Amino acid sequence: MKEYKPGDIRNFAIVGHASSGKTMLSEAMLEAAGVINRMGSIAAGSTVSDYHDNEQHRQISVSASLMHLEWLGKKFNILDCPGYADFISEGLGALRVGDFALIAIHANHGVGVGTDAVWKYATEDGIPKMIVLNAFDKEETDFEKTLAQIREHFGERVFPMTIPVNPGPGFNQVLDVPRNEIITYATDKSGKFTAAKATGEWAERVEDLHKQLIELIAESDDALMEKFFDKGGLSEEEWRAGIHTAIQKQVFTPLFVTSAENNIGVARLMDIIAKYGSSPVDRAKVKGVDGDGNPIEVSLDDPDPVLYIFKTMSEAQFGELSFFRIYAGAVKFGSELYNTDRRSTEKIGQIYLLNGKTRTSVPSLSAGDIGAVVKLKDTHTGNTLCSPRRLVSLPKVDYPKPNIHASLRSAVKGEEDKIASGLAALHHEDPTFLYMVDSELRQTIVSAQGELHLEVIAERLRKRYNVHVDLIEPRVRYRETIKTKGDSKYPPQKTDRRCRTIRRSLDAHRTQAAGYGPGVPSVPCGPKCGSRLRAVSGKGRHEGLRGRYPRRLPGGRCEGRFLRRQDASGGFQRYRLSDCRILCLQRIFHGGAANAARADPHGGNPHSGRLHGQSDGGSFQPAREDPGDGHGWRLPTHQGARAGKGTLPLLEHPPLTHWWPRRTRRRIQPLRRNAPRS
Ligand SMILES: Nc1nc2c(ncn2[C@@H]2O[C@H](COP(=O)(O)OP(=O)(O)OP(=O)(O)O)[C@@H](O)[C@H]2O)c(=O)[nH]1
Ligand SMILES: [Mg+2]
Repeated sequence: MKEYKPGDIRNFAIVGHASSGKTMLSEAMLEAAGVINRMGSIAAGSTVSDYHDNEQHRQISVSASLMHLEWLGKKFNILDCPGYADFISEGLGALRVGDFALIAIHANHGVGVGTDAVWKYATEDGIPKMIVLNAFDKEETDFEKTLAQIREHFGERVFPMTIPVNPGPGFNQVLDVPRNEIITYATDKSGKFTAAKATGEWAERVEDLHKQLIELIAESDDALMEKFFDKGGLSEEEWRAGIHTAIQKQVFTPLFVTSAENNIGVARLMDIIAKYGSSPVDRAKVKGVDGDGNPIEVSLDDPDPVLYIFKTMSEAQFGELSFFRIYAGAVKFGSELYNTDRRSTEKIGQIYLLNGKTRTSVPSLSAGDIGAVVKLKDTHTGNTLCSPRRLVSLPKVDYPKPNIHASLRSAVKGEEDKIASGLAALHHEDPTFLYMVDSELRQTIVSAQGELHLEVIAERLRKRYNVHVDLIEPRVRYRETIKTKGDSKYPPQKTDRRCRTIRRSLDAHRTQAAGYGPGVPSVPCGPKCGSRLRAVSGKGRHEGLRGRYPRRLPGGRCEGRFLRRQDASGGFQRYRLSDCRILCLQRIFHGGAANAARADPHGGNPHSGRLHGQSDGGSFQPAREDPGDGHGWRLPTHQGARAGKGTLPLLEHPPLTHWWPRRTRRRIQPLRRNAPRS
């Protein structure tokens, strides 16, 4: 394999709004360079870049693809990125390792939301941008109007390097400003072209534009500017020498017109990229931190290797494929590198150059290049691999937070483990996808960038891990709070022996979902409300409530109790009780014949269902702490147990406090056997 010096490598990401022709542009480049014999098409799902099933049947790009070719002695590493915002993580990773961004804009549609976004990301990454205005073979394109719109968005310094001569169906000629020529492309999609001097009206136009171009180039450098003023222009040699710097400094943003579908205008674009495009040498030093967290610089000519993993992908037959860019040193098959993020050593396996799914194995790659390696043990997107002699960690890409959530439902029992490992692998592959098991909702919540993203994730999970999952709407995590004070009644009722729960009615207390979900009306608690709460005696501390899901939150706030209330559909819902203050539950009860019979006059073990100091079922002890607010509540009485009186100071909106969470030994069972469990 040919070795390329860093100066001969062109790493770039093709980014832009959805369906602007990025994939076709990369296909046209591969065809022009002779990597493929015939251009594939999106409709037939035969492009090199979009080779995954989910890309072919949706006819959109879903993941970034790496391709390479040689043009004018330079190696192009092309990263074709998806345009849909749902898959933005792919574009962000590619922009991070690219030396410039090729931003595709559809000639009919102009600048889209996606165009603005990638422009912003490329600017944040500090890489130059080039614009490709694509699809001039379409009807009703208006070059001047679209150029004006682009300039409105990205500034007046967007400069057309080529102009469509015969836009519309049959488009095959462009005016080439640097060369003052009209380029005529072959209509066989080979990308071949012939050049002729511009004549007539086109000659005047190109001359004018050529002057403007030279002026822009002169602005990039003081010495050139002086020459420009001295001589009234620049020689071809001078302006050609300055064009690279001008693009690097973004004195102007070059714009090219193409029809990627027909491979028109692409070859000259590749010429400009090969001659004047950014190479790794233009960003020879990158910042990172060493093993102690001190800032350091990694230089292209450092001998110790530093690799940044910008993408990982699990492939059938191959296992995990990690895409990397080398920022220093060289990487060789069989070498050992240290993963500073995972603090583990990785042995480098087969190294590949990729063209979509076609892999070419190479023994090594040197600084500046991009490749992929298989089967790293514990290396994920965003990790840095380096020599154990010099530890380096490169800054990670700042991925956007997910903005859509769904609940993942397993359709087949027993697949939970497979689903869990699949979700973990997918998260490591795509950091913009997150998941969690919500113990409150008892649902697995998956979060992603958009609906399409969620669908693709679920599809990957099904296909790759062979599991049966559906996406459903997640439940809403409401909060209950107690809004008013009131007396409570304790209707005599049978108490489930297993629960030993005091059925305590909170129907006098109105509850309201607090702050979660819009417009949830106040719901009075039904008679069963609070049936999971019970009074216990703490050992010499407080008496408090015990429940099934106690959770103490930081800052002294305690949440985690559930009120049970019947919703409109008749089912029972339980939401955490929050924003209320429960000082202490003072009375101690047993709520049933069974408990009463087992009452322990000496009290002690709260887990037994008998409470400290309790002498018989249904009786009570006076409060240790009585807030004295006069709001007593009646004890449940049955089977001869005495009625008692306690105080349940459930106050309004309080800053809150403790309640002493203790785990019940057994899970409290639902009281109504037939009641659906939420
Ligand atoms: N007429 C015409 N159609 C084009 C051209 N380039 C792309 N298309 C069509 O536009 C559609 C989208 O093209 P893609 O190359 O997939 O666009 P993309 O930007 O890669 O799309 P995403 O990656 O999904 O964002 C396909 O149907 C292409 O055939 C072009 O130059 N002329
Ligand atoms: Mg695409």
